[in-house]
Amino acid sequence: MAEKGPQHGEQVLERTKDEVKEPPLFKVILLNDDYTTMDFVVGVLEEVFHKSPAEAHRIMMQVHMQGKGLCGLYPHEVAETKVTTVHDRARANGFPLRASLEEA
Ligand code: TYC
Repeated sequence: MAEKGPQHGEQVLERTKDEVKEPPLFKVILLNDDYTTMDFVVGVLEEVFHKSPAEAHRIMMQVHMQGKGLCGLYPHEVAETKVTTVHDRARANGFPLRASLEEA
């Protein structure tokens, strides 16, 4: 049977865009330090954040020169996992590299 549409006098409940929106996004920020090698940072940006070699190099240099740089925007849980992955990889390789979350 065909569904009848809203009849006269019935309330039409429309979802506003907000109710079906994607989750809020968080920035993953990479921080500079004096000990992590440039090659390691480029590798992290390629492998953890899926950046091209050129983009990974650009972000690494921005962090190196300006102290921090944006790696990407992700839902909270994904962003937290990226930060943990960066820290785990860094520690496993003896580097102090740090990443952090910022509300977008
Ligand atoms: N400053 C580091 C060096 O001179 C390189 C570096 C870049 C470290 C980016 C961390 O997030 C970073 N070896």
